[in-house]
Amino acid sequence: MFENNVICKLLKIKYPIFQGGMAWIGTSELASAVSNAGGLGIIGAGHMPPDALRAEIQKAKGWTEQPFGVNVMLMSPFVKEVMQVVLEEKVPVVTTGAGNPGEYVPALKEIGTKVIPVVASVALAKRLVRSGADAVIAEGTESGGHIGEITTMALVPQVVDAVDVPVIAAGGIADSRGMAAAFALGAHAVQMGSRFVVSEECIAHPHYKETVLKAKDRSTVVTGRSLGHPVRSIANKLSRRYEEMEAAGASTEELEKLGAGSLHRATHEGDVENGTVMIGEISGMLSDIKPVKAIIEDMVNGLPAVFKNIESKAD
Ligand code: TUI
Repeated sequence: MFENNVICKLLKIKYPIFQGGMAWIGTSELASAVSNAGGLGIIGAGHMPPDALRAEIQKAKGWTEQPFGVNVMLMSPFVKEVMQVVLEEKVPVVTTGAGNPGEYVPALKEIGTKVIPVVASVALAKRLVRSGADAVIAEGTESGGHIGEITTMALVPQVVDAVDVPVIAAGGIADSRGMAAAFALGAHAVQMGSRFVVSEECIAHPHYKETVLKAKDRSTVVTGRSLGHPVRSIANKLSRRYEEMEAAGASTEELEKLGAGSLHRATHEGDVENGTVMIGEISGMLSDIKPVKAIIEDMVNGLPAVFKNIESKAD
């Protein structure tokens, strides 16, 4: 299986499954587990200072012989230094989020790093492919954290039609059905974040994982639209306070102050009421914590039954 998959060939991985690069919880533990299981593990640089990222990369190198990636969050105050670390450490794959990485593409390509930006629109996908992106991740608004406005269902086929590089589908995918649907839309691979949050290897606080397991289909909300960077997370005390202040016309500074440090409060201190539990809409379907290897094997082993089911309907 996947011998001819263009993403598996491009990145030298066994399965076309990426782990989304999540701030604070996309650590070297999770990334190396995903890479060792045959997927592409990705360290989420988030707001990490450059030295902390270098340490994470070096840990991952010690724990896996397989390719792995770093996700550079372009809104980070350390973005330039973080890109420098990625170059010095010759990380095989770089994904980016929350911005346009165009200016960094030439230097990364120069050393052979594969550059795979996350896009939430056709326009940015086209622009980045012109700049030299090796593939793009089309991420729908179902995703957790910082999001765009278009659904995965509508975005993926439009990006597939617009660019001549492989497309990885993200947003709302957590099992074999989602993976088959991504293939049906023309994607060559999938990226999952939420599913890997509830893995044994993810270091998120137990309260964070419990909150995700309890989530239903309508448990998430989007805040921050007025600031121009919408974020999806579990509705809680903090999100309600945020909504109240947003509706009352609070200033950018006031809203940013409310959000500052709130992700770490949830991921590391386990405060799931006053912190931000970023997670995608598919969390309503997640009901167990499993080892990364089992998550990936279940995805792959479940595909034939899904394909058979699809064919039976068109018979
Ligand atoms: O980046 C993400 N998801 C994230 S980053 C993050 S860290 C954070 N912490 C606190 C507040 C805000 C963020 C949490 N989740 N996903 C990739 C992604 N990129 N989704 C959407 C985009 C995107 C949106 C607009 C990419 C580019 C873009 O436009 C850029 C341009 O200049 O046109």
